[in-house]
Amino acid sequence: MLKEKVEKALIKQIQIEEHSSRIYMAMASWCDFKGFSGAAKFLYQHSDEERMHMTKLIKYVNDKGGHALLLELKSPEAKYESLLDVFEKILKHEEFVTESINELYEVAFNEKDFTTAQFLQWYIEEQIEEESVFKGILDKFRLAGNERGGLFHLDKELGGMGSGAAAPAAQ
Ligand code: OFO
Repeated sequence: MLKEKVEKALIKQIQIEEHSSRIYMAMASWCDFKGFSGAAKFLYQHSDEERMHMTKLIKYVNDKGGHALLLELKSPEAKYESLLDVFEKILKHEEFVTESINELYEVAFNEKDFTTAQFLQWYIEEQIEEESVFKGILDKFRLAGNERGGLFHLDKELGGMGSGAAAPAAQ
C-alpha cells in the first residue's frame, strides 16, 4: 500500500507528464501549421511518449493500491517565435521535469518506500536521455545558424529522428 505522501507526489507527477504531452502536442501543431513537417512529426511522437510516461505512473499507483487521479491542466502556449524558440522551451521544460522527478524520488526515499524509488529509476534515466537529445538538437541549431537552407535540413533531420527515448512498457 502506498503511503499518502508518496501517492500524492506520484499524482502530481502524473499531472506533469500529462501536461508535458499537451505542451509537445501544441508545439507539434504549431510546427505543422508553420510547415516544419519534420519537427512536427518528431514532436507528435514525443507527445505520445509523454502520454506513455503518464500511463506507466497511473498503472503503478493503481497496482500499489492507490487511486491515480487526473488533476486539472493549464492550456499550453500556442505561439512560438521560431523553431529555435520551440526547442529552447523544450529543454527548459525537460530540466523542470528532471527536477520534479528528483523531488519525487526524494519523497519516496525519505518515506522508505524503496519499491517506488526503484520504479522511479526508469524515469531518472529517461530524463538523462531526453535532456541529452534536446541539447544535441540545440547544438545542431547553432551549427545551422539562421540560414534558410540550414533550417530546412534540420527540419528534415528531425523528421527522421526518433524522439530520443524508447517507449516504456506500460506495465
Ligand atoms: Fe516524461 O519524459 Fe520528458 O518530460
